[in-house]
Amino acid sequence: KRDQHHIAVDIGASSGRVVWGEIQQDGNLTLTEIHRFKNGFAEKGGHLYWDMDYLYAEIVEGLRQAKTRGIDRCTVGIDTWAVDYVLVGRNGERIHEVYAYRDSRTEGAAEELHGKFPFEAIYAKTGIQYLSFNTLYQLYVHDKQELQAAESILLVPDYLYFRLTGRKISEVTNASTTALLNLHTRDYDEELLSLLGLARTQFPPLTEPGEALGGLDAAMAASGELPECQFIAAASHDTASAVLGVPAAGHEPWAYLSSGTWSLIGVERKAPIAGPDALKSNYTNEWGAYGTTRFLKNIMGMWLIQKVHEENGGRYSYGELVELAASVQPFRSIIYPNAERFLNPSSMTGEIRRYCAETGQPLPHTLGEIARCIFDSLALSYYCYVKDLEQLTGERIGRLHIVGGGSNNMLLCRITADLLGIAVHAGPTESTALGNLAVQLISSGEIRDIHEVRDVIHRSFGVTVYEPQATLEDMKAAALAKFSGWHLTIRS
Ligand code: LFR
Repeated sequence: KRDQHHIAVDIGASSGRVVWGEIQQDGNLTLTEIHRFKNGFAEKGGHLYWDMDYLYAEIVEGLRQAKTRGIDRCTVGIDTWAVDYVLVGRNGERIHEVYAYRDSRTEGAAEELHGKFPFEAIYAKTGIQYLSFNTLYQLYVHDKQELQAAESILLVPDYLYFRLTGRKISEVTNASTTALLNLHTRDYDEELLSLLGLARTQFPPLTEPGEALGGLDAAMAASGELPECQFIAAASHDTASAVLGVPAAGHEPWAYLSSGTWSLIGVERKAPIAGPDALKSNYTNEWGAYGTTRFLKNIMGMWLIQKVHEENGGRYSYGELVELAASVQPFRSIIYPNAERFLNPSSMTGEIRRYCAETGQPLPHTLGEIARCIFDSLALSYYCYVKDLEQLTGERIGRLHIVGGGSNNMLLCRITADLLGIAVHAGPTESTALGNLAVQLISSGEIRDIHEVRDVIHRSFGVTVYEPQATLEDMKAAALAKFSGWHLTIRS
């Protein structure tokens, strides 16, 4: 074994994990999960909040566990979901608890803001897709006094780095999701900041993935309970890490689908595409590591099934839900997953049934029918958005890599391959943690660059290939015709 240990802290909307990665003698990368914990937002006084102290405590617990496993020194990278922010006061205190992006406070905010500053102009500056919860809109509705009082505004992973090291950064892959970065000046956009009444100094300097951020804050290091840590700026937006972790070998043009709470479908590019067609189709240009752009679209994703799972008291595992779905008639009823009504409905099952009733489709009654409706609808949306991608980039996509937890869903992988008529390469499920580690491995000089990282990931974890099989042609065509209609009329 080489003697370098790396730890990825990867926190998604529903769970977090602390993972230990190492390059072995044979050159393969191994992953060991050291600590896993639940995450989620909670309602307090009519608003939805994340619990930062809890997340911080779980990270520290993960590092403590690392030490008990014999890791005395390591590098550490942190990634989480995007857009949500922490207001930090002069003494490092949080000014307000951290709103979760599904909170309803941004309802109507975009409309109002676009009245003052049209979306077209925002998009021309930022190249960021419209999502009702972009940081831009969240800050727009945030209490002005609190904003004034904030010495710094930090996105969630930046805040966690700050708590652990005392250093404030604005890591670029995540900062771009605020819709406040200007593609041309490559910094926060002064005009958008002044629209919000904010100053550039309230955001730390932009920092690229790979930068060394120093060790644990002195008091914590002194406890002796934790390893000697060197923090490295990861691609701190989980989706940026997930894309780095795609095991794309070879040259065929490929697209990725990072399949977790959200489905993020897109391509990696050297340059953004922020013209009128991309605007109309609402594709985003999030900043990637190593000079790349994530040209992609958000799709409601596994959130739909996560809610249904929860509404059934967790009685059926996700694997069982997939089995139930596989046993019922395909493409019987479909929904448009990106409709705003699915962002945080009081009952997902109820909302899906209502949608089907309103659109004159058979009601999905059983759990299997609900699950089938979700998976068919997601697959149809993947199909439509890959077609969009081909149009927007002018490149034919030869292969779709599905990474993240959703890559385990054999039914969804199969329908997706069949609809698209191209091979789906599924896995690994832990691509986000792997992408987080990738930056640490490149920074420490163990791996040369992102191409080599992807080869190593491919070699170490492999992929499951789903070749397309032409089945269900008529049913697919009918469902697609219906879906395309919605997807063209309700662009989001
Ligand atoms: C995925 C993700 C998406 C982002 C959404 C909200 O976990 O980070 O990329 O749009 O969550 O932050």
